[in-house]
Amino acid sequence: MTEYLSMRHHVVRALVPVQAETNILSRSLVKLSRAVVLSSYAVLLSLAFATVAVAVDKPNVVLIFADDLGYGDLSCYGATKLETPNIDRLARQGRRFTDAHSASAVCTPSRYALITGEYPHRRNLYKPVFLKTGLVVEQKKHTIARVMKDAGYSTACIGKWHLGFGERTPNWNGDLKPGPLELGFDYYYGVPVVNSHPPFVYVENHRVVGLLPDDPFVYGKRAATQVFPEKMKLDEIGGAKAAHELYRDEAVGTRLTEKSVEWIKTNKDNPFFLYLATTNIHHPFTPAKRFQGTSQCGAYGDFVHELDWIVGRVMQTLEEQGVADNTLVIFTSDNGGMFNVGGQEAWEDGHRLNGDLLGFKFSAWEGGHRVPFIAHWPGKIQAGTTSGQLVSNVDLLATFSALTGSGVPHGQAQDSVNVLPALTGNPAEPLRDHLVLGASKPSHLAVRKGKWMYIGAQGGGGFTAAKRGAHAFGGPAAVTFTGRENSDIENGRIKRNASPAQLYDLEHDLTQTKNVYSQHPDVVKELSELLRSHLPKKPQPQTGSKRPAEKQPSKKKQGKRP
Ligand SMILES: [Ca+2]
Repeated sequence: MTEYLSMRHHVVRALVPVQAETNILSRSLVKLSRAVVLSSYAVLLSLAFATVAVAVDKPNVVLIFADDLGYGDLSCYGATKLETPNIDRLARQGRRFTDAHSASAVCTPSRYALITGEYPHRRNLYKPVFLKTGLVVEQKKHTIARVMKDAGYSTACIGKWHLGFGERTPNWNGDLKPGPLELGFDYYYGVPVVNSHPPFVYVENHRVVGLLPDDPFVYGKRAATQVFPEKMKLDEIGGAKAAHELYRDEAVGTRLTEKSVEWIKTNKDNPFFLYLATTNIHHPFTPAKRFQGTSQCGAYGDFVHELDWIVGRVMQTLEEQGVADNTLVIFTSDNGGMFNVGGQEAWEDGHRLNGDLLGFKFSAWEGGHRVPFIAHWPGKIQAGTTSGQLVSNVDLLATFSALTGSGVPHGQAQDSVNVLPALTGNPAEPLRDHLVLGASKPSHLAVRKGKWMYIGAQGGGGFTAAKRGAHAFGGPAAVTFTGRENSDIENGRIKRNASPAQLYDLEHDLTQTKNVYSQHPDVVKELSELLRSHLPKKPQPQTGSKRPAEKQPSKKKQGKRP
């Protein structure tokens, strides 16, 4: 409650100049008509006050959710082979968090946590979803969009969705619902699954953009789309030639930005909530031509440069529309950087995707889920500050609820903690007791409490391809390849005598060089029991894809319409 009160304090302070304006208004009113009776004057005054008070009371919220952006991928987090001046400015004018985490190291479960304020393991969600998966968020859930709708906001989701469409499976030729609109967003435009998997089209609200009745989608037909090595399952669904032609990979960043700018301009007079989920910097790396060759770490860095431009355009728009001062902007990522081919090339150019952290996307090691997190709100968030508070994207629902005064029904968003005090103030105590973190395997569910990080199995639990050049290079082999030290790993393998699980002291060993599992049995007992207490009592059916996420396509019979 204290944090909410301190928030109110800010609101009251913000009202001071408004009251001055109100006084001017009151004088004008008296001049205009001295015959106005006192009671009418009081009504007018209170109406004027109330109108302005509402505007100040409800800051706009823009949440920019980057894809696969690692802890070391921005210059304000230490990158030297690329430059991110626009995102750096956000940090310079706002607050940069150093201990922020995506609730999962995997795209879909991370987004599930963001949208529902609930850990994805509660729904047994560990993998990304693809072409044929229905909406993984139950429609009865209270969502981050509903929090804002209930507070009177206009809401939009623009960008990568990646949470499925439809009751059981999407009807690509028909209405794609339920989807974002059934979860509280007024508007949706974007890439329905992910830029590496079909369908390679845009969706607007319930329909595929450019879909023609005589040119439907057909399962098992090769998609007429641009070919990049990281674009997979091109044979899974084709047809819809006109819709596919509208989707040019190098134009996606620009298109999503234009749509965001347009939507902000249209909605600037209401309180608004924009959830902008970029495809940058998920593979394939397809920056617009003007960004190609601009970084010192190849296409990977160029794609980060485009992301920085996107952030700059959004900020410029907020300023031009006169709403920047009344907008909370949060910039973060859905998981850590991936050591895919482009990531490996960037690494060889001297770029460190996840800074000094161990591991990559999909992994329970810090590189999988410790992500950049910047909060910007002029006059409310102290400029140029950093915070070491443990926060997560699962917390944004409760945080926005506190920000707007919008309630959350009992039993909903149970894992979301209001971290607004860490944005606008400097709480001395941790806001979170602990944080559960997911990797791509259930065995590697992990828990962070204070300085301790406990991972329930050996290794990172993410990608494990063993060779340089493999798309899914990762795990112990990548640790050795990158010259990193970890006491459980020798010559690219887990040692035979390694402990069955892992415990790290992140205060003294942020880079996770030493597994201290056997030295602290009491801590292991406490944290493993804590983790167990979070698991569902009954086994849950696995949600989403059961296939390995990044396998190459298998041939299917042609000709079946979805
Ligand atoms: Ca991702």
